[in-house]
Amino acid sequence: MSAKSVHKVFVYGTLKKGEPNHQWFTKTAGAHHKFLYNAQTIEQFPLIIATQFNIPFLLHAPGKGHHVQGEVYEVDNQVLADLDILEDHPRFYIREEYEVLNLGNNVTDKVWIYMMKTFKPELLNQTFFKSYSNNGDHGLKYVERYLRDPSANHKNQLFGE
Ligand code: PCA
Repeated sequence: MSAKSVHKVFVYGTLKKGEPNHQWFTKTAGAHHKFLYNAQTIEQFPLIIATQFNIPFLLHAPGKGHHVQGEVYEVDNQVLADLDILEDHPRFYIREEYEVLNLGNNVTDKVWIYMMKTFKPELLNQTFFKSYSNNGDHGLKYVERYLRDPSANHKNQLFGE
């Protein structure tokens, strides 16, 4: 077999347990996913909540922001492919490998993370969170895709006109 059939993915936003896109892990019947451990990124990155849809984004600006907290899952090829569709990898979020710290045993691990690699510099003026929750004190409730106004272009708030 040429491609690996199990992968580890770190999720920090709407894919976490209890968050609005967690059900994407079970989108395909019979596909495999398993929670492994809570973790934080080894490098600091800005985690923001942006656009009128209150979407969480991890910006590839290492050294800014926090050691962001999230959850690591083991997934098969099918689940990884489903998550790539949600995140629109590689056009929107880019999935790449980064090091995270397993908070259960303090061991470093290399896992997939979805990040924004190109973005408007103004996004770095927003509040940086260490951990995302849709129900956080920030009050910024995630707007699910099916509720979004199709004529509203939120991508120009991220990438420029
Ligand atoms: N979902 C992915 C990336 C951002 C988001 O909302 C995640 O939870 O990791």
